[in-house]
Amino acid sequence: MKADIFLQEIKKAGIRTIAGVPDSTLKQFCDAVRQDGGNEFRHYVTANEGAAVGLAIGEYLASQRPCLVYLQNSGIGNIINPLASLANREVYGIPMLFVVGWRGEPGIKDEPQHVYQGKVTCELFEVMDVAYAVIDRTTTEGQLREILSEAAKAFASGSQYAILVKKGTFEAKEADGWQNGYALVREQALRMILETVYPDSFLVSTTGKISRELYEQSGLLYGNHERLFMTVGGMGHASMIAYGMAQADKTKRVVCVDGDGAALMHMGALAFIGRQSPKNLLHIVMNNAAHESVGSMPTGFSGRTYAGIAKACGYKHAFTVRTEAELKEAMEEAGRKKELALIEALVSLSARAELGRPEESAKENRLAFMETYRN
Ligand SMILES: Cc1ncc(C[n+]2csc(CCOP(=O)(O)OP(=O)(O)O)c2C)c(N)n1
Repeated sequence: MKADIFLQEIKKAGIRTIAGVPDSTLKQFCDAVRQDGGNEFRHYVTANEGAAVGLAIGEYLASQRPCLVYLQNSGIGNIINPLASLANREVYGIPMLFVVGWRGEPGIKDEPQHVYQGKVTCELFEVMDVAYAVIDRTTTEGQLREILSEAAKAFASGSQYAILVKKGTFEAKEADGWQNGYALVREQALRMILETVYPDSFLVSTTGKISRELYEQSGLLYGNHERLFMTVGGMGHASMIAYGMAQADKTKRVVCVDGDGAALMHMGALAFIGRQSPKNLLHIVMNNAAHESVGSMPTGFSGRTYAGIAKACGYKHAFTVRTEAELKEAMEEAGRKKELALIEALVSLSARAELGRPEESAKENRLAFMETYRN
């Protein structure tokens, strides 16, 4: 199905506001919404999926129009709270349409973080009292219209409706090649970070390609990955995992390598960590102003920087760097100071198409990491 056709049908169904967090399964849909540029739809990339539900509730209160909330199924956890305790028809009964990228669909090979989530996706909507339909590349315009008329019935009774989108549903389309204007190549910056800290620190890396690049580079540089814990799911929680480790053993240095989208998703972690101020934690944010791993949609904080936020939250030192030389200097200074620091690297939107994926299972990597940590 063409994403533009999908949008036309959504518009006919009365939707004018679209909010969510991007997903690779929905890439063409997300690109089409972004390219609309506010013409037909108001569009917001929210900090997390729960925030999009909040926005949808507000939109409905003000305009009586249901909103479209899009997400990867990994984000279902984030919508459950406002959905169950606010939007549900036993509470306020606020209609909205979910468009959900279905990763880890049973029977289709996918990454470990998607397997269980994919298996329980339908059940989660059932238990949340949200009726749903599944679409794939064979779904016709007519079928979509029928689905949307089912959704309209759900809306009329104060319920929500979900469209689960299988991989390959939307026709591929040439992307417009949006760039953020930053020059530092993320993979090179990550290599330098590894060269500086890998031998004597433990790294906790964020969801998406940052982890895959660190995995690959640590293999090339050191022949192992045993000092790297990859937060393959649980987007936005890498810094709290790193904090959990840092507070458990203050003699070991922990380096969190975060993404800007992930840091934004649960930004409260910055406030908490800043307040605690662990001396043995270094927080690095690779800021490319976008959700690069899932199609490069700009984040809801695109173009803004994290260093000032970190300082305001109580981080002792915060640096924004744009070049390898500046990164090197900031890494060395953070190493010398031995206090909580955040380094924000402004990096370009670049990732190699042939980037590898972890060869071991998630559990094997966790066990190797813990073994190295203990010794
Ligand atoms: C809760 C949740 N929502 C959405 C996703 C899908 N997802 C995986 S990586 C990613 C983008 C991460 O962006 P950022 O942290 O800026 O890192 P980048 O991809 O730009 O390196 C998204 C949205 C997810 N894994 N979990």
